Amino acid sequence: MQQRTPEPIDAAYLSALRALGRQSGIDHIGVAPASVMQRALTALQTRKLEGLHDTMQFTYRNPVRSTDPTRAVADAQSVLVAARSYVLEAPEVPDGPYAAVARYAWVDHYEPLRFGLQNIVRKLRADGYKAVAFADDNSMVDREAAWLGGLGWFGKNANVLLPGAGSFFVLGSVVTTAPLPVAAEPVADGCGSCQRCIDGCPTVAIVAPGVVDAGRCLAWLLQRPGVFPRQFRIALGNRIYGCDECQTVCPPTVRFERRSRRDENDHIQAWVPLLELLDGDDETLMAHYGRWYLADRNPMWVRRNALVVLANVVRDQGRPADDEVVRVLRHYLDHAEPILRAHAVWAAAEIGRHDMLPTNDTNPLVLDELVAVAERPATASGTS
Ligand code: B12
Ligand code: SF4
Ligand code: SF4
Repeated sequence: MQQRTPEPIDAAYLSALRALGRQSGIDHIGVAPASVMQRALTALQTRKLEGLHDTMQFTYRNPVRSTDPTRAVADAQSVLVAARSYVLEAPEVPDGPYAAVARYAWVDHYEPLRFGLQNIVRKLRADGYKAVAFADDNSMVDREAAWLGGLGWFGKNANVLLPGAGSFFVLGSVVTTAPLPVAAEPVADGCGSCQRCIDGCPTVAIVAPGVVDAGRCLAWLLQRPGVFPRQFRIALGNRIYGCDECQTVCPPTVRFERRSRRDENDHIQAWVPLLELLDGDDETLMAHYGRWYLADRNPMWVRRNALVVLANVVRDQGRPADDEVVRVLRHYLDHAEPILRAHAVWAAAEIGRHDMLPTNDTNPLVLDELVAVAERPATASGTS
């Protein structure tokens, strides 16, 4: 690409970028220096050593790269950081066996965020600067950049909270050779003595202020391939993708939610019909849920999660005798995939239907589940 003599940078130039961002769906913009994000680098390395990343890759795959903006743009001068609100009006809770989707995934907010960032990239390039956009990309730690760029403070729930607006925002950035005016200092802590998120996490996954143990975090466990850890299945409740608990208990986020609400409410996917999902073939599942992060692009993990959630929802709604639920569970107790049979065993037992459990399944995963069921004490759901 031919570089022309760059436009000079002043406060008005940043204001023009902010206005462009607003026109293209970006609510807040800040600027961080393009230097190595040392604190994030140390955090990634130590948490990896301590095993807090569980089996996650993402920014942990190459911590040096994901904390150094100059890896993306050799002579980068600044990082424009951006936040887009994902607050939408909540649809009514449907009746029946439905699962909940976390708010950030009700619609695809990354696509419009990337669109806005690309508009800024185009403007910077047209003015003679190099620029590359990132949003939820393994090569950039979005939260640390947002914090350094003065967008918000790090909450004890590890999310970045924008003053007067809370944490229901997706984040992205543009690394550029433009020497944009960097934020004078980070936003002051707004948590104070509060620790509702730490106390409210259903799996005690926030092990220190701002530190999440991924191996206990429901948002990661729903994405991780393999057996869903037995000790967290009841805590999963009705969540099928993501977890909002540490944000819905957060006073500043809840208080300011209305203020940042978007009015684009089309095609919201906040609730998932579980029986329909469990009846769907691969193609249908990918059409409905393919924009979620699915390990190996394999819809089996959505079915696994749905079986656990179905048991939780059916148990809580007190409807274990429902013919449709029984039909679906029978189908999965006989499924070709042992991992799905194993989760169906747990689900059937959890709703008190021990009469449905297989007696001739010899797969080790299924046998392990049957042993666990036999050892489990009776629950309030009427298991006996
Ligand atoms: C891996 C990942 C996850 C993992 C692990 C999360 C985690 N906390 O590490 C899982 C799958 C669990 C996850 C879940 C969620 N995620 Co996520 N995730 C990411 C991803 C890809 C990388 C995050 C990362 O690098 N973590 C590494 C660790 C080292 O970073 P950290 O936890 O932020 O650690 C910092 C703090 O500890 C801070 N710090 C240091 N000392 C101290 C001291 C104190 C007192 C405090 C408070 C903080 C603090 O510095 C550290 C380094 O920056 C980013 C996208 C990206 N490319 O950056 C999205 C991202 C962080 N996720 C996001 C979202 C929306 C979520 C969920 C809300 C989704 C949901 N509803 O389920 C949950 C929230 C869970 C939580 N409480 O963090 C948003 C966050 C937006 C925001 N406003 O903060 C991001 C930025 C995606 C995006 N581009 O918008 N996520
Ligand atoms: S997302 Fe859910 S499980 Fe993860 S830390 Fe927050 S409340 Fe805990
Ligand atoms: S719940 Fe309280 S401690 Fe946790 S992030 Fe929100 S304000 Fe901070």
